[in-house]
Order: sequence, then C-alpha cells, then structure tokens
Amino acid sequence: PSVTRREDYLVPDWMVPETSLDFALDPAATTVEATLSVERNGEHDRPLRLDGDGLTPELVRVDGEDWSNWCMDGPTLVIELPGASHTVETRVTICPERNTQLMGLYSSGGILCTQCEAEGFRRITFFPDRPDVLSRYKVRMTADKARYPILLANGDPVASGDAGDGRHWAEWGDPFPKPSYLFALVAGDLAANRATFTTQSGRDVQLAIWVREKDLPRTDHALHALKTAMAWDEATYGREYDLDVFNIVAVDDFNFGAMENKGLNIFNSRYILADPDTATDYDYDGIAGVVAHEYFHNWSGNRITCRDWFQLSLKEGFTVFRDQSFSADQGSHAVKRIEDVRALRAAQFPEDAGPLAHPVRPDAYQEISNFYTATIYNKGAELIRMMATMLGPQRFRAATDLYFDRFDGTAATCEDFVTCMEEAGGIDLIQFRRWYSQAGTPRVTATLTHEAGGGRAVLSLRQTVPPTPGQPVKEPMVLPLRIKLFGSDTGAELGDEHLVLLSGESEEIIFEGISERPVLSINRGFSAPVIVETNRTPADLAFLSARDDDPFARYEAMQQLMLDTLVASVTHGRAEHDNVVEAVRNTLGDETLDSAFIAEAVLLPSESFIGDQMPLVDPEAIHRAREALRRDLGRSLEREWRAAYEQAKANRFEYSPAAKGARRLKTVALGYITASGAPDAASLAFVQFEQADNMTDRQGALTTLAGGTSDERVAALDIFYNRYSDNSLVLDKWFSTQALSARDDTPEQVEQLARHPDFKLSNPNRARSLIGAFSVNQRAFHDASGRGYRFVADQLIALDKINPQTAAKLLPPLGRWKRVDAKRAEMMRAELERILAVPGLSKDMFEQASKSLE
Ligand code: HT7
Ligand code: ZN
Repeated sequence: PSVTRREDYLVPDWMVPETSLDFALDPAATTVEATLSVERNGEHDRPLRLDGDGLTPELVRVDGEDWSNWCMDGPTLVIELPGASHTVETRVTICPERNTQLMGLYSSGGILCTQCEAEGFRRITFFPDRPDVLSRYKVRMTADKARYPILLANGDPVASGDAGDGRHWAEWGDPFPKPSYLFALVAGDLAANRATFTTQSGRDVQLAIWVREKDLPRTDHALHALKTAMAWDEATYGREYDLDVFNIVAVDDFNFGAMENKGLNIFNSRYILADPDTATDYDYDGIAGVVAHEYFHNWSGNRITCRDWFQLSLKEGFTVFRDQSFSADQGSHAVKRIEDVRALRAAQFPEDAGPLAHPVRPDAYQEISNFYTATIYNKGAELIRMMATMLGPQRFRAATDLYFDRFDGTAATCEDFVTCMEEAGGIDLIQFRRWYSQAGTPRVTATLTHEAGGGRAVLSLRQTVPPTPGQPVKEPMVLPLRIKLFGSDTGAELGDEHLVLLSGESEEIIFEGISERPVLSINRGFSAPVIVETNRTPADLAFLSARDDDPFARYEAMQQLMLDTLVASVTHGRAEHDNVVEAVRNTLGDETLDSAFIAEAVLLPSESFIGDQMPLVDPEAIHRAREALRRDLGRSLEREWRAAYEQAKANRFEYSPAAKGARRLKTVALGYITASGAPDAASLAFVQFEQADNMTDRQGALTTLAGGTSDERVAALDIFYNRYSDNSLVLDKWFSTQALSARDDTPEQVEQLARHPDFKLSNPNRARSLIGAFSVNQRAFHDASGRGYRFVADQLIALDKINPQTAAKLLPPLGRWKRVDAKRAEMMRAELERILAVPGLSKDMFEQASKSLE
C-alpha cells in the first residue's frame, strides 16, 4: 500500500491562480471542460502533474493549442510545459448516476451534487487536488431545465439563461481563492426556505436552504440555527460572512454529516430536516450544532485552510470547539459539557486505546478519509479548549484574532495556530505541542492525604501516557487540571479553585491551613481529556455528587460512584448498591437542579464504558451487573421515579432547554420504572408512545418497549413503522432502535432486519442505522456465538463494493479484539482475515482491517 507521510511535504510545483469549469450536466454522461491558468512555483523543470481518479483525458490543450506532450502516470495526467505560466485545458466525461461511492459528482434522489473533501475533486476533473493549491473559480453549468431547474455553485451568482433544447445554463463566480476540496455544485428540482441576514457591518446576505418541495416545512429550525450561528460568530469571534449569498442544500445520500463548501454547504438531510413529529430533541440539537459547525468553517477552514491533510485538526478541532461553545451558549453549559465528554469517552477514548490510535496531527496515512476520526475532531477540540483554559477568555480571543488576521487567505498548519496562542497569550507551549504528536489518553493518579494536626493537605499527582501503535515510549504532557478542595464535615470550600499545570511525571501540591478532612474535586469541567484515578471513598463521591459547585464535577462524582460499584459487581459477582441509591435519591430530590442535569446525572454509564474500565470485557457479566443496579434503583426509588415522570408528563411540546430537560427526565424515569419490573410499565410506555405530540417522547417510549418482551413492543414497532414508512430519516430510527435493543435475540433480529425490503446498503444513513448501531451494542455484538462479528463482516464486505469510505468507517469495533477473551478474540480476528482476503478490497478497508490485526 502507498503511504503518505507528513515529513515528505513539499510545496506545490505549480500553482493554479484561476480555474474555469464548464459542466454539461447529465446523470449518465456529464462532460467537464476545465481551463486552468498555471504558474510554475519556483525554479524547477518538473512537469505539471494533475491528479485524476477514474478519468480519461479526451482533450489536452495548452495556450489554446492541441498538446501532445503529455502522458498518464497511473491515474495522474502529466503535462510537460516549457514556460513559467500557461493556460491548460482538459475535457473528461463522468457518470454521476453510477457513482455509488458518493465522492465527486453523484446523484442523490435525482439531485446532482458533489462531495470533494478530501480527494473527490480528482473524480470530477484533472487538478492538483491538494489543499495548498488555492484557486479562484468560475463555474458554468448547462442542464435539462425540467429535471434540474435549480443550478447552484460556490460563491455568488453571475448570470443565467436559456440554452435551447429544453436546457438552461447558469454561471457562478467565487471571488475567494479556495482549495479544490471546497468546490461544489448542485443541480436539482429544489425549493428554498429563504431569509436575509444583515451582518454587523450592514451588508445583507441572502440565505437559502434548498430541499425537495415536500420537505420545505421541516427547514425552519435549520434556518433559525444558521442565523443564530452567524450572529454568534460575529459577537464571539468577530467573524463576519463575506459573500452575498449563503446556500445550503440537503441530500439523502451523504457519507458524512455535512460539508462546508464555500457559500454552498451540502448537508446530509438528517442534519437539516426537523419537525416535532419526526425529529427528537437530540436531532434538533444535532441540526443546530452541525449547521453552526459548517457555517463556522467559513473562517476556520475556508478563509484559512489546511496546508496538507495532516493538519486536518487545524480546521476540524477548532471548528468543533467553536460549535460546542455555540451550542453551550444556546442552553445549559453544564449539560452540553456532559454530552460532549460522554461522546469523547464513547468514541475517542476507545480509539486512542486501540489499534487505530493516532495523534491529533498524524504522521502517515494510506487513505485520508479514514482519518476523519474522533481523535481529529473531538480530541482536537479538547486541545483548543485546554489552550483556551490556559489563556483565559480575553487572551484566547486576542490569539484567535491574531490567527485569523495573520493567516487569512492561506493554507496553514497546527503549528501556526499554536504559535498565535503563544504570542497573543504570552505563554510557552513548547511542551503542550506533545498533545499534537503523541497519541493515547493520559492517565492521572491523584492521591490526597491530610495531616489533621498540621493543617496540611498534600495532593500527589502522577501521569502516564500509554504506548500506542508506533509510539512505544511517551514523554509527559502538560495537563491543565482545575482543582478545588471541600471540607468533608462542613461542606465548605477550602480555598479557591486552582488551575494546576501538571507537566512532569509527578508533582506534589501542598495546601496549608486545611483543618478539616478535605475532599478532592479534580479535573473540574473536564479541563483535560484524561483518565483520573483518585483515592476518594464512595462517601467522598456521594458528597461531591451532592455538594460540588461545579456541575460537571458533580455529574462526574456520581458517574465514578456508579462505575466503581459496577466494576466491583462485575469483578466480585455482586456489590453494595446503597451508596448509589442514596446519591441518586439525593439528586432526584434536589430542587436547585434542572431536569436536564438530573437526567444526565442519574443515568448509568453505558455497558461499553463500563467495559472500558476493565482489563478484559465480559459483556454478559457487565450486562447483568448493570441490569441489577438498574432494577435496584428502579425498585428502591419507584415513588421518586413516578413523581418525576408525572411532573414532566403534562408538558406540551416546546423546543426550549427547560422543556427538553423535562422530556429527557421523563424517559429516563420511564426506563427506571420499567427496570423495576412494575407490572404497569409496558402500558405506561405504550400510552406515552401513542399519546406523544413529539418524536422525543415517542422514540423514548419505543426504545423502552423495544428492550423488553411485552405485547406492546410488537404493536409499537408495527405502528411506528407504518406511520413513518415514507420518511427515511424516521425509518432509520426504527432500524437503530432494534439494533440497540438489550433483548437476548438482538443478533438474530438484526440479521432479519438486514433482509427487510427497506434495508439498503447504498444509503449511508440506513447502513449506519443498522450496522453502526448494532456494533456499539456491546452485548449483542459480542454474542458468544460469534454471529455478531460474522454479520458485521458480511455487511462490510458487501458495502465495500458500493461505498468503501462508509464501510471502512464501520470497521473499528471489529478491531477491538484485544479487549475480549481469547475465544471471542479469535473469532474477531478470523473475520478481519476474511475481510482482508476479499479480492479487490478497497484501500480504505485494507488500511483499517490490516491495522486492526496488528
Ligand atoms: N469537513 C467535512 C468533512 C467531510 C467528509 C470527509 C470525508 C468524506 C466525506 C465527507 N463529507 C464531509 C465535514 C465537516 O467536518 O464539517
Ligand atoms: Zn468540520
């Protein structure tokens, strides 16, 4: 396999200041004529090399003349050029309707659209398809007017007209130089939800969200989110939008969540379409977050782009940090932080601990699309957050101003960003840079001792960074740990919060004047993305879960208490539940807390997260221990759960933080009532299912029923299916709810669902809703028979032939064989070997499967 290495970076041999593209659009055969002005970059005599993928040149001209001095080097068009600057023309023909990989120009439900990041542009035309070649684009499109009445591209519209023969044309021009991965065009029968946004400097921007006519009523939330995000970026980062129009198009077939193409974002329809009947609160929040994320890329990604793909986290980590901050500002900061940390622990920590671990700035890749990972995105965002914490809000803003100012219009590096943080922040980040180069989640051991007589408390901190593939030995990191002490008798704060920068392997911090026994609150707000082990007792954790003034730390104390109990139970067969029951009782009864926070705090850690705490995962024992604690909590607090349920039940649908919190707590309470074994639980859930005026309540009830064996379960699944059979986004929920079910027969059910007429691998959302959901269902996936592994491998082998990128992204759970017993590990390895033996396997899958076997 060919490997691309960061250390091999060389500046481009040729620049392309201007690009003109002419598309004769047709789903079966689209011709693309490209005219590039090219300029030799520096003193050299190397030819112009234009990347292509599956393209055949039909014409090559230089400076207006037919040119014969070219050849193909594999997929690359190599043209010998005599001078320093030339005009190069090429023509190719491509077939969008046969493009099942969904990279380049493809057709989704009759809409022609593009996806070019990371290396899709080379499937459209010959070009130096690398992010440091910035070009000014002009685009002309001709298409059948009836099938494709709307023609969109990047930038602002220039002109349009009739082309005769039932065809029409449009021209678009983007004044901002951009890399090829930000190119986009769309042609389709689309309708727009429009608005005007007036920027802080008084310019009017025409906003439009384009969807099929029937979906228009479900676009208001996305449009509102867009306007809110535009205003937020002005107020928070001083960033204003720069074109006259901003278009968003939603399509059903999309490999990712969305794409930030300059002035023409293209979205997976699941991150645009919402109404109360079909979208959950989680979906609503996801839409606002992704709309904001793509919009924020206009500065962090488009105006300043990446020099090479090793710098991907420069735009993605920073933009995730920006979208997380935006979403936090729209509701509860505490709840948003809890959600983000939960996502980090569910996706990134396992990645960092497994065979696919890589640094936030990787050193090498075979297939770049495999590196759109939780490490690049979520851990990358944590790096930005740590720098923001160390700098404080004013200096962080000065540092981002410097970055935007200094690197506007360029292709930059992670190093450039950190240098701005250092310069404007007035701090030294030499050692901090290890966060970009070292993979693995640091582990901190914190031991607090108290000398009652002397009034001294000593906090001993020790860090280790685990070995990861290719990095056996690690240097210590800089860990910004927010720390506070509380008195265990009085509950008083023993001094202010400290920001400790742990930079050595170990350090001791002395607290003087501590007369009562202190309790340690550490990594408050999850100030560093690390695993912390402490010598806190269950009573200390229960105390913090009730008294800590940092809501995240309060949540964390409860989670730790639950985890310790569950791990003890898995290890010893049983454990005392009283501490957890009392802590949950306390939280449920605390009237100062809002429902959304309570719902997060009382939720047990997932089976996978419990497994992550153990040397080897025993999926059955973990399931049993968790179910036993759930049942105990359900029974011991049944009165409290019913009270919480009743209180939240009466509310009519409204999309507000308070109403969302009430809905969340209601379904969490319903889950515990069901776990208690109460005889009326299934009918309670069924009533919620039937009477719901929104999808959050309906899906919450369906999920509760789907995990059980009641008659209501079958009825609810049928009703749900029939009610939403024409809505593919809701049908995805029908598939994923069953794939996530805790029932014993889930592996079998999932195999059946894969034969359902509505299951199709060619739609990434549908593939993910079954295969992706099933493979995170720890107990079902690791079924002792091995059928879960076989099922996933079978599906991925089939999917690889259609859409290798989506297949490869679903492979990692099969690679975690070192985490289970020898018998399961052998079966998982056998499936990986079987995948690798498939003739014609994509390089996407080859990279993931071969690394997973190491
Ligand atoms: N920057 C976008 C990444 C993306 C992507 C990557 C690989 C294959 C398909 C893709 N579609 C979009 C999305 C983002 O982070 O905003
Ligand atoms: Zn992004």
